[in-house]
Amino acid sequence: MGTEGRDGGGGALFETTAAEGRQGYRLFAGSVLVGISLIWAYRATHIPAEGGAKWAWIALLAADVWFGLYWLLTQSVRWSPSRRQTFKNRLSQRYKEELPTVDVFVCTADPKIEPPALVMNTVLSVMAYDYPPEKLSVYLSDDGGSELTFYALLQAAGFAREWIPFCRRFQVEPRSPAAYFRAATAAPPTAAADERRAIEKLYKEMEENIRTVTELGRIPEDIRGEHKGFLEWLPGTTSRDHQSIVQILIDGREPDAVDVDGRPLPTLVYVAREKRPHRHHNFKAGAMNSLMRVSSEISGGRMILNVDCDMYSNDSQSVRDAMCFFMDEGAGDEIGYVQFAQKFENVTKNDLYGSSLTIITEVDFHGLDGVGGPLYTGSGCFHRRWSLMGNKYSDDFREDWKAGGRRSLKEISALALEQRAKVLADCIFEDNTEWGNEVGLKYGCPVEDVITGLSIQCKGWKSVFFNPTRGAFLGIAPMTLSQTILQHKRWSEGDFQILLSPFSPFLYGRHSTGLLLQMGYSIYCLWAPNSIPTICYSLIPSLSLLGRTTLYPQVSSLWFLPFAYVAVAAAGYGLWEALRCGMTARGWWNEWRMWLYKRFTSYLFGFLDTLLLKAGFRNSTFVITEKVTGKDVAGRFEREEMEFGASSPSLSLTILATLAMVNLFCLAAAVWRMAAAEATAAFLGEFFFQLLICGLLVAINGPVYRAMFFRKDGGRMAASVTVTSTAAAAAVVCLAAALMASPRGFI
Ligand SMILES: *[C@@H]1O[C@H](CO)[C@@H](O)[C@H](O)[C@H]1NC(C)=O
Ligand SMILES: CC(=O)N[C@H]1CO[C@H](CO)[C@@H](O)[C@@H]1O
Repeated sequence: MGTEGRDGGGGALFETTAAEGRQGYRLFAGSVLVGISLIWAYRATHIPAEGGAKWAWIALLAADVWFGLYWLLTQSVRWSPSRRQTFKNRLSQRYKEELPTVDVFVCTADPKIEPPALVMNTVLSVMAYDYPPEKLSVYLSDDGGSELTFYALLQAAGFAREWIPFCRRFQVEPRSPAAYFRAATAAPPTAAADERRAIEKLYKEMEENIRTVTELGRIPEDIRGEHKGFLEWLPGTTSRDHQSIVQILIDGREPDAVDVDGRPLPTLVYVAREKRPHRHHNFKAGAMNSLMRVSSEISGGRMILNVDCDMYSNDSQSVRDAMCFFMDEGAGDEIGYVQFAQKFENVTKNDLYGSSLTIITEVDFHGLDGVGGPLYTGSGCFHRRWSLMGNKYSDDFREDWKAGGRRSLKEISALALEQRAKVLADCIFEDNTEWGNEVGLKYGCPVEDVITGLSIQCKGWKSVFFNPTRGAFLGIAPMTLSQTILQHKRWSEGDFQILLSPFSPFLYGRHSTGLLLQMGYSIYCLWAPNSIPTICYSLIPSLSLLGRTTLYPQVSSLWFLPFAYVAVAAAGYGLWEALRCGMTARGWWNEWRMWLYKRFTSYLFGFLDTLLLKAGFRNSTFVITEKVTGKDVAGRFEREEMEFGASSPSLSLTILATLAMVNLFCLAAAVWRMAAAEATAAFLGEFFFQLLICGLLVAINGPVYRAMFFRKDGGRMAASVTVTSTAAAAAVVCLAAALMASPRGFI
């Protein structure tokens, strides 16, 4: 089953295929829904009459209702997924080099957290796209306003003159030099070996120069004289207090902007927008909006690609892929953005932290694409400038591919252009304008990209998810538990804020997007509140093992069946889905662990913080995920040993350890009771589900116990956390046991 984009003669430029086997899936989903309804019915009709048991029961009833409804939401992305395919040869035949202008935005924020050498690899990989260089401009937005980054970019500009022709001559892939040399060191010698050695030497030199200056922390005087750009860093300039800096390092209009083969180079621009301590700068969204204005002055690309500074291009054809969507004669004009799948380089085989987000990429986003279009996730996304500027789609919209481009600006000198562009990057420029509101990326939310994407969809534009087999954009996944927790806190918090804002998918999108797409967005918007029922589920069934009342039907009861069916169906389908997406069984188990841990920590904090924010107790903050990691941390990451950071006790670790210990104590008590009971089988039948839940929780928490009691390395749990959480867990368990043993028979 395939639908081609409408034909303009010679075939469409892309094709959309619906996934197969949907009827079977819908039948299966229907059966699970019946099971869930029966569970609800059982919960609603069997509420115990008295005391504590009643409240435990009601909490589980609420949790079961919540999980059931949430499961229903996740069906939206499994209902009619689709896949996309492009035909780049048709694009080349039809348009030759008559392609639109593209501006690439690379955003970096802090040279300490995001090392300049890493950023330069991303910049070089996008400069080396297989795309007409006179149509390509690359902008580096440096929100750290650091002359170290500027220096690194100067170095990269010099190296690009050698690197781009080398890539062209030998069809090098990938075009991030670091990734290429990392992969190519083991390659057998070829005719190109000499040239490769030469270019590798140049690369190492550049890397060394950047490292030396970065370690020094300032620019030596003799280097300062080499470029006028350094004059922008006056004494007293800090990352939070400086004027706008716009430096055109390679001006594609100039005849000397050529590589060593004499072919034109893409334009390369350094931008650091003005920062003042008393001005709010709106994080990455603010940087993107500045870039949109600066680039409209300098190159005015019709298309905008934005990538995070750690996400290099792994495929030199990606721009052409994106153009297949935008330039399709039939369906192209209504597409607002094309989100590429984000893949990660640093993922181990069993993906200990679930950081490859495989299910989201391989399942959810294809599903979203099938019901209205993927979310914009902030990196690896091509936008039409017109739609990103906040314009509505109208049926008579036609993109003018020939418009834009810097040819029209031939008479203006680079210096004059820089001066004009600087004004656009000033703080005051946005005062009393619609920037951040109706124009450009939206402000005021930690996941500004998602809300911006939603608003583009609500303005009538379509969006496309493209997930080629070979990853097009590769980033660095979090390599420790705390990085993962932090990242997901920001995401869950931001998404939850969207739900409570006027941009809630159900409200904002109610006229312009379908119900299934609104449900799809809600999957993420409801991450944060998921924490509460999950915590209920990991405490109540285990703690009530200490008492006499069971909270689930006995094995001999007919009501046992829906519970068993839903549990087996959910776990079995999840495993099947994971394996089909290329995960290992162990990876699936790890994913489950992270599913729990995110709910115990990230989502809980995101939930509470958002409530505090809404109640007016807190200002919004934004934390960048750290991208450098120590050597022994990297070693443990590769051995897939969970990182509990011995030296940095934290509230999240204490919560994880306490919940793990509570379950361990409960399981121990249950086993003891079982051994003491005359009728072990009867006990087992009565408490089957509670034993199962408690047992699974203990099994999945294996790494926590090991980190608390057995590990000696730097990734173990801090002793203070071990002591606090063991004591806290003992207190919880004793309290629960005392209540249940009280003469009134609490549970
Ligand atoms: C990146 O590209 C290379 C080819 O250059 C390919 O072998 C590799 O699989 C790609 N990486 C991912 C994660 O897709
Ligand atoms: C940037 C970074 O952390 N890269 C690491 C990714 O993982 C490989 C091995 O899996 C390391 O060698 C890199 O240093």
